[in-house]
Amino acid sequence: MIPILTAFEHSPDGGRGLARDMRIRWALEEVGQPYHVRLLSFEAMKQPEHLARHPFGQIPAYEEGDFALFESGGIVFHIAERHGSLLPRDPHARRRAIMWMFAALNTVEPSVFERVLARILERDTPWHDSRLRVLEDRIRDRVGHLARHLGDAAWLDGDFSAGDLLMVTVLRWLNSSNILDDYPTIAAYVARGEARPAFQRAFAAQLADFNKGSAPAP
Ligand code: GTB
Repeated sequence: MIPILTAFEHSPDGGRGLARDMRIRWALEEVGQPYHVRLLSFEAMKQPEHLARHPFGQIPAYEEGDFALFESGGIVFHIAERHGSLLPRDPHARRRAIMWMFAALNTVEPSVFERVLARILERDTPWHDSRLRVLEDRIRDRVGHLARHLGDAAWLDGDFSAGDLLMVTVLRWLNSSNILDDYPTIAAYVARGEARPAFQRAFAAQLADFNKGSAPAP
């Protein structure tokens, strides 16, 4: 069965592969699973048909026949479990990879995403600069600890895993800042993720969908 991924028709990221459907595309490409994409407008995302798939009216959503999931971390975990290749077989290594998935989404993503939101939604407010400073201090603290953990290793814990996949997608939200200039091993870690052929295929696919969604209606 070919799964269906629901993504933005007009992604606010301008085709830079920053919206969270990119995590699912990348995971599917890593495991070699073809997929279909349903592109939805913001309006359609809030309609009952999509709310039945995603209770918060967001993307990504994922379907395999009548089996449906939302939450990017949960979807990546499902793909990794189903196909095996994004999680180690060794039970302890497997749990550590799952732990890194949570670390990416629970420990690193919140401040990084708050910064994304502040840049978009609070740019013209009087508190923008001071808020950005607070958020960037928090991000630097997290990234500094991550750099200490990573050391000279290629990936967070042995081979590339779903934990790395999620962590790289979170850290890519910093590409438009200069924060990673101070953490060259983390910048190299992100670049290593982006250089993977599966990432490249996922990126090209989302860009093609972005261009399709941005094309004027015939
Ligand atoms: N916890 C959920 C998950 O991981 O799946 C969060 C889902 C979520 O926030 N989805 C966003 C959404 O649907 C799209 S990714 N928003 C519409 C809404 O809530 O109504 C958000 C996103 C877009 C662009 C960037 N960027 O440019 O950096 C980053 C993240």
